[in-house]
Amino acid sequence: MKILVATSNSDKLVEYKKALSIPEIELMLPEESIDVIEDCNTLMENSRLKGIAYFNRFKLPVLADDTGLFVHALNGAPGVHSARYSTKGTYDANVIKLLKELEGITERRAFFETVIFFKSDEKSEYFFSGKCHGTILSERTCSEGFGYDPVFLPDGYELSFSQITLEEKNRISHRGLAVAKFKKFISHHKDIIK
Ligand code: ITT
Repeated sequence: MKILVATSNSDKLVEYKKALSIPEIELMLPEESIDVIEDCNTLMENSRLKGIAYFNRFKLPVLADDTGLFVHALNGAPGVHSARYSTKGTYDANVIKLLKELEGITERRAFFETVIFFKSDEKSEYFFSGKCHGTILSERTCSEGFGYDPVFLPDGYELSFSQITLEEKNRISHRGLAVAKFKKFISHHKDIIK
């Protein structure tokens, strides 16, 4: 079965390709990305918004994910607004803003959450979620990396998400855990991917 990954974020696609490598599924990137305004208040609603937009345009089974980083000391910010947290909205500017907001704050607990929306035909709609808890470091562990990965230390680790392998990240991460639920669901519903 061909599944369209409804995203314009190439880092996400890399993670999906690694985490969802099963013979029955061929992951595809859309020929063109759609500019979906993610203006809902929940990850669930935003993932559905993206998924429906791509499904309606390409008429293919879609998998869309919405992810947020929720920082306790910032009352859950950047949360659903993680992509456009800073004015510029680049990975770099977002991380700079986050570190600035947390300057002098010792309570740095946070979690990532991903909600995957999957739609295989006109009627079906499924959701799968995953969370990963950790803390926000006071400085970057490396200059580059996916989103907030350079400053996120997952619980039980001494290395940030940027410093561990993709396999390891997928094993413990918000997205990896949501994908694991999706894979389990698919394995029990083989008729969907026939
Ligand atoms: P699409 O909507 O096109 O999928 P996006 O980058 O806008 O791409 P999200 O709204 O789901 O994706 O994610 C919001 C931001 O959260 C994203 O731009 C990254 O900065 C960050 N992010 C998402 N997943 C992450 C991860 O696994 N590790 C670190 N940061 C992540």
